[in-house]
Amino acid sequence: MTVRTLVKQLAAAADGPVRVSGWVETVRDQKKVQFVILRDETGAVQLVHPRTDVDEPGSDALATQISALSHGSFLTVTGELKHDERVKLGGLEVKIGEIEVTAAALDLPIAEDSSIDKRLDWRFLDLRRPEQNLVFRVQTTFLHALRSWWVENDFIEIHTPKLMASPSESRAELFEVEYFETKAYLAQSPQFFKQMAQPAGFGKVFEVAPAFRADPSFTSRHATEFISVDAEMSWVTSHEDVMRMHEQLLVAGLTAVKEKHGAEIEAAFGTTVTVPELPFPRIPLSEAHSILASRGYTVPRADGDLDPEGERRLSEYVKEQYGHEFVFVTDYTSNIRPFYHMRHEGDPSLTNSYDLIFNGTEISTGAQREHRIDVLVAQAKEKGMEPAELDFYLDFFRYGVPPHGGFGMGLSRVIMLLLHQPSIREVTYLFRGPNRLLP
Ligand code: AMO
Repeated sequence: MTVRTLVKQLAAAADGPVRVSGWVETVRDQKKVQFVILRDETGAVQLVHPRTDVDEPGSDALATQISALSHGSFLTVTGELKHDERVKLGGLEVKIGEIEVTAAALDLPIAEDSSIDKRLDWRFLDLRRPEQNLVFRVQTTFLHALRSWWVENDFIEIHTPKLMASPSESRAELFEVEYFETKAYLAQSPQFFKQMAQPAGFGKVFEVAPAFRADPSFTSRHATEFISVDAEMSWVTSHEDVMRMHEQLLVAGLTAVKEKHGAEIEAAFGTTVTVPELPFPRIPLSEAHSILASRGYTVPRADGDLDPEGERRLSEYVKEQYGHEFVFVTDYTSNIRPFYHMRHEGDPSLTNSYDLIFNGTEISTGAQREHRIDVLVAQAKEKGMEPAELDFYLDFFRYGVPPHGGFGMGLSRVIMLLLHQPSIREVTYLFRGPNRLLP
């Protein structure tokens, strides 16, 4: 078997024969010399061929072959490696001996300046860009660190079904699918089943999996399918316990990203990864409204929920006051929270819940759950829900459930805000939206 040399490995290789493969990024066809930039998933290298057909055009077969190379073709090149500090690209160069065109490419249908929609049509080509490759390496590192933190802290990984007999959140944003003789719904979140792990005696659980929302909006932060990062744990006494777990987890994730990719991220996106200080600032929703009002902004939503502009302005305030990119907005009013959120003892208009805002945008919702069956049923009825439809869920609370709480967090939103990208489309492997089911 011939093992190809990765571009990254060339830096450590000795001068001499090498065999390297990758995509043609550019061909510079000069009078006396030709340059090819070859890229693989680990980097780019300059290949060089001094032409021998200067006096007799067409007499140098290799030069003719290089001139005909199309952008994006996949080549295997054998040649001589030479380290040379004068070469801008990594201080090394490969003098071409022979080129095998492993897979020729047609003219590429997209360029750097193509619209996001066009790039998404050709996502596999768009993903070849080094910055895109970095996005998914960052995501891998981030998730790996989260998983390690959970495992070290005795969480159990679960996989809950995505086909459900009832809605998992509200009836809004629900995908209905035919299911043999009946109807099924795509899970909007693992909410009910991660809670089920509590009476099941699992203690602490996590899941990283797709969630589906039939949300017709075209904003930069919404997808119809997204990866939801969820955790749920027993024995919490308030949402404060959940926030404490959540912030430690994020510190673990961002520390790993900074250590492994901080310099690359800075070079590719011009942005610095900051490992947040503990604890993250906490601001009750009512106080958030006052802060915004004192800075000349009245949240326009009649229900009192923060709108995107309110989130952005609150984040700006937190950055000024605390130098922090994160803020927990806590104690949401019950009218804008689901029936399963626990309400304040003595003030049922407020919930033991929070939203986490990162660099101006909500990335997560968390809460302590209502575990008292009678209160839970009353809250479900109050929200216009039919307890009979929820019976399988209500059963979890009839056989000794520990007090518990957890959160759900959109993975793409975290990565988008971390890398200061304009849309989750840029950081989702294959985006799904109201008018996008392909590729
Ligand atoms: P919520 O509905 O707020 O809470 O969702 C949690 C987080 O999931 C992400 N998210 C989305 N990301 C992309 N596109 C969407 N359409 C979309 N919808 C939501 C956001 C959001 O903050 N069960 C609760 C969580 C819990 O209490 O544990 C829930 O799903 O980042």
